[in-house]
Amino acid sequence: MDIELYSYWRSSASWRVRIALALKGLPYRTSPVHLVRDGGEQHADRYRALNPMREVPTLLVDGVAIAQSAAILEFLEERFPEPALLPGDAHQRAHARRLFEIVNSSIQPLQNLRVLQYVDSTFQVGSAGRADWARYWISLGLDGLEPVLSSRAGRHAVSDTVSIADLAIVPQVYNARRFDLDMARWPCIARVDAAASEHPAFVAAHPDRQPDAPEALGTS
Ligand SMILES: N[C@@H](CCC(=O)N[C@@H](CS)C(=O)NCC(=O)O)C(=O)O
Repeated sequence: MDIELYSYWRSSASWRVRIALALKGLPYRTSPVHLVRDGGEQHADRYRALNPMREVPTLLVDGVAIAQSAAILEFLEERFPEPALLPGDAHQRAHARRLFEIVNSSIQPLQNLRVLQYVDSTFQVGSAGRADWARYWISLGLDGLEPVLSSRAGRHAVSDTVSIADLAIVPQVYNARRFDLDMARWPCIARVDAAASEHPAFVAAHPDRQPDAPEALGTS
């Protein structure tokens, strides 16, 4: 099976998929899509043909494109069930999906690059205004996530086993810190992030380890 991941080193949705690929031990090639350079390579015709939403990630499996990180993770789970990213119990599975969706649907879209660019260009708020916007929505989301997470967290987001919830939370915490939020306000999220971040699959998937990371390119 040939697997190619269209990814950007700092994209949180791409990072979720990279973690899953690493956890399941699946070799893949990275095709970097620079989201900023030249107005954003995600808008180029070639990439739009692959993913009309003009977002990363897109996973090509034997040449067939799958997009949306949730759909990609479900595909990987079905084709490569071990290790499982979803708990065996239906209630726990629903809980893992709930945590994932809080990040995927209620936090990340509001701080996505295109939203920040639109807010800035429409309301001329500048980089400080963009950061304020991101901090506001991330904080609101993490305020909601914290009690839901702490109700059932173990070492990881759902009990003691890594699940899709951890795949969403770790990149989101990275983004919170990028916008200078102090994670002390969300102790359970911070603890779960720290635990998962030690896992070799999370380490391998970290933005700084990606071939298109500025350090890797020698351009930082
Ligand atoms: N729901 C999508 C979100 C994808 C997404 O928002 N990707 C961001 C990077 S994390 C992106 O490509 N942004 C490009 C832009 O805003 O122009 C998923 O889970 O795959």
